[in-house]
Order: sequence, then structure tokens, then C-alpha cells
Amino acid sequence: MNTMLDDHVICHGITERYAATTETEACVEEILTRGYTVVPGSLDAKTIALASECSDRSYGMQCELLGGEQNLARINDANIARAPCAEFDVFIEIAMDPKVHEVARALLGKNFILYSQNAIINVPTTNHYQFSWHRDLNYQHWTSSRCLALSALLCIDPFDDVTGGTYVLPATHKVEKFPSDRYVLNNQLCIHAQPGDWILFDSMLFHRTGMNSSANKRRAVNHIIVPPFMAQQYDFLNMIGDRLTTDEERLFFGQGRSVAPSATEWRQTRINRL
Ligand SMILES: O=C(O)CCC(=O)C(=O)O
Repeated sequence: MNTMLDDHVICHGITERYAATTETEACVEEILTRGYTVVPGSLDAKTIALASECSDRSYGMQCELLGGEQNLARINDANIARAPCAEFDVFIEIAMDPKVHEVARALLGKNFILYSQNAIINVPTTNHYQFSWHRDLNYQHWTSSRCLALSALLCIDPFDDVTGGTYVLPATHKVEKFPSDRYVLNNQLCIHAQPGDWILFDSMLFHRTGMNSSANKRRAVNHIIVPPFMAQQYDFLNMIGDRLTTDEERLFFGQGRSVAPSATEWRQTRINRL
């Protein structure tokens, strides 16, 4: 028997295992097992640079619309651009990255929609509400055998110990309760990534934004992707329906998912489809 274990895997008493023969399968295995993975995206440097500029501009526009940044600070919502796709098309392109959709399809099945899209602007030495541990499906303290939602965080700037990567507690998507302080401090780890990478994670994984002690902003765009039985956080179709150009975009942003005004209209819609 070969006992050199560092570069190959031997096992016994095992009849079932993952194969991970494709990139997508490898991502899925990591998300199902430890709760997260990091993959290079499909977007070029020019698109990432545009997303960087547009995150800041979108946030500025939203502050103005809501009566100033101080009002967002009062609701713990400073330095987040919510649904930035409403202001800039580049965020529609980002939300449609085929690499992310392939993983979403493998985890959630053929039908999935966008629950939310938020740009997180991590300003040096400035508090951010996302510094606190949370699940993206807030207030939920139960687990499911299948992945219920996929979070897809596009890194716009470098993610490391100095800029404040994303901190995670591996495998906690499979544990109901939030762990003790002692467990958190011994087991938290900081994900490092490059601009253009996606951090993909089970939305039930406990995570937080890391404190930024660099000299520059650290930006990211988070997407929560869910099966269509879950209601969206924002009515994307209402906001950007007229700017969507393909059926795939329209379905992903929620076409056909609004609540039926009555049981008769619910039936009529189905009859009209025949
Ligand atoms: O900014 C990050 O690193 C994580 C963002 C986050 O926690 C969130 O959007 O829920």
C-alpha cells in the first residue's frame, strides 16, 4: 500500500463520493461541504473598473434621493448601494454572469431568480453594518438538506487581511445556532480574492465583511439567488423591466413571479398559456 498521502487520496469503507469532474461540480461540492468557494468570473478588467465607479455613483445618487447619507446611517444602511442595476446597466451584465448561473442551476435547479443585489462599499476605518456576523437569509435558525439560496459576491477590489476580505465560519450553513464567541474567534477565516473573482456561498453560511485598514475603498456586489417560490426583496421588473433585452434576463429578474391579484386571475393566466 502506498502511504504517501500528500498528493493523492486513498480511502477505505467508502462506497459513495463526489466525482467533481467539472469546475462547476467542484464549486458545488465546496459550497455543499464547507459552505463557500472562490471562482474567477467572466468579466474583464474594464467591466470591473466600470462597476467600481458605478457603485460609488449609484450610492451617491441613492443618498441624494433619500435626503442625505445621514438618513441611511440612521437605518444602518450607509455605504450600501441597493439594487444598483436600477441606475447602471453594468450591474445587469454582472448579475447575468453565466459562471454564476451555472452554479446556481446545479444547486437550485433550472428555475431561480434574483432576490437582491447590493453593492457593499467598505470605506477605510469606517464602521459598516455588514461587519456583524449574519446569514443572508436573516433570522433563520434551521438547516436544510438542500441549498436554499446562493449568495454570489463579486469582488471589485482586492480582498485580503488588510482590505478586509469576507470572513466566514466554514460549514455553519449546516448548523442551526450561531456559535459561541470562543468558537467564532478560533474558527473564523478571511477569504482572499482578486478583483473579478466571485465568492460563492450558501446564503445560510455565517459571514461578515472584514474591517478595512488599507488606504482605499474595498467594494463588492452581492447577489442572493433563490428558487422562485421565495418573494424578491425588490420588484426588479418594476425598476428595470424596460431595460431587459432577453427572456433569460426577464426570468432571472422575476418575470411572472408577482402575486396574482385573485384566484380567478391566477387561473386565467394558466388558461391563456395553453
Ligand atoms: O462585504 C463582504 O465581504 C460581505 C458582504 C455581506 O456580508 C453581505 O452582503 O451580506
